[in-house]
Amino acid sequence: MAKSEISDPFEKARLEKGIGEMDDQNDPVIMALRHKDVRRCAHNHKTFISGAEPGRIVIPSEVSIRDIRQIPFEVDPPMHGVYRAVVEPWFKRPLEADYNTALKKQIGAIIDEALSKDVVEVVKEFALVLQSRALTLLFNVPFSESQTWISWGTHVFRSQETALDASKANVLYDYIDKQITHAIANPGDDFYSMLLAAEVNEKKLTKEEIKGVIILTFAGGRDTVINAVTNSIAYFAEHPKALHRLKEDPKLVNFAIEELIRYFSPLTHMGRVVTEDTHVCEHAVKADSRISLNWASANRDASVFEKPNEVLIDRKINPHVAFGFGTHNCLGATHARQILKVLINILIDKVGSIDIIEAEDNIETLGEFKRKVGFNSIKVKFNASNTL
Ligand code: HEM
Ligand code: EMZ
Repeated sequence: MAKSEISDPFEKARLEKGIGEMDDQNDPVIMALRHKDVRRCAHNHKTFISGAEPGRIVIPSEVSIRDIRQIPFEVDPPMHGVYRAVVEPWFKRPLEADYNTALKKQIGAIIDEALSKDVVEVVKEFALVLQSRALTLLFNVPFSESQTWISWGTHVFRSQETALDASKANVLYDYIDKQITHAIANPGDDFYSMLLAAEVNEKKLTKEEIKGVIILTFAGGRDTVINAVTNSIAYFAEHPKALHRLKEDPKLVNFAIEELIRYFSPLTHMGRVVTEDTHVCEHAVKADSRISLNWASANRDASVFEKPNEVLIDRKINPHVAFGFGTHNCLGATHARQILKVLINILIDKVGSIDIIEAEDNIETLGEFKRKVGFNSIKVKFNASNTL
């Protein structure tokens, strides 16, 4: 099997039953697997809510390590829309020219350094660094903050040893407290200061609410971006022709990004809590139990995607749900897409080929299903393009 291949463990269950079952800390989850059901359940925010006990819609559940509600992720309409309106313009800043210029400079420097090395371990030396540095642009804080964030590793709540790491979570919470205190004393043009000045229903946000937004911004865009970047490098290492094709026809880059995101589906699924006895794909689910919206499975549904297990970099009709669907669709998608666009354009420009030296997969276990989401580590050699 090619190292960049991500197979679909849900196919049989999706076709036969439409659902998959898994336990998680004695709080089982019924996973919706079909594209149609995932979209339908995501749309039905009254029966399948996000605003449950903080941490409960995440799988693995973070109830035991977190009591701060993430905003707007763990809030339902109508309040969800009120919060979302406060942060949405900020999350569109990646479309601004200055942001793009800064991103190009950052990613260009990372690629130049990678080209100068004999071996690069892509997860920690490349993707984690890239994600952390790019996040300074989203927060609009000094570049030097990225050093601290890099030291946290690839997930703010999980470590290789434990799926839920309370001490890690506390490092993040303490850091955020300090940053908010600093921004109160020194208001500026950063994300904290914007939130401190913002009003909802004519009232300032509370410190707890601001923390909820900030935690989400750190957690939501971390391993997802790292896996998307790492998997892209592995893909182009094994498919150099795809990179050449994008070089010849740059109009395809935007299609390629959507297709890679569909294929990788960096966030496998997200939970919801059921408010009344109901059915998911004819399967009974009880009030106060959990379901999940399995984006990764929906993105391989053959009734929607032709050749779902192949990367077709020029796929034109691509209603993937890798960034979610409906109310809670990903706020960080603009930032994530810009990162991939700049990365691919610089690869096209500067990199001729990439050799994989060794790789260790990162595999998630969801009950009987095992899904590769990326790599624990992957060592490569970047080779400069000879057109330099
Ligand atoms: C929501 C995936 C990057 C912040 C979501 C959802 C998905 C998703 C599937 C929907 C969750 C749900 O319905 O419960 C991804 C993927 C990413 C990515 C695949 C990278 C390739 C980011 C980044 C950030 C971010 C970079 C911020 C720095 C958020 C936020 C929400 C969200 C704030 C909640 C939106 C709301 O509740 O209205 N993401 N995400 N994500 N994501 Fe992302
Ligand atoms: C939560 C989640 C957000 C959760 C949109 O997804 O991402 C997960 O990685 C975090 O663990 O706390 O932020």
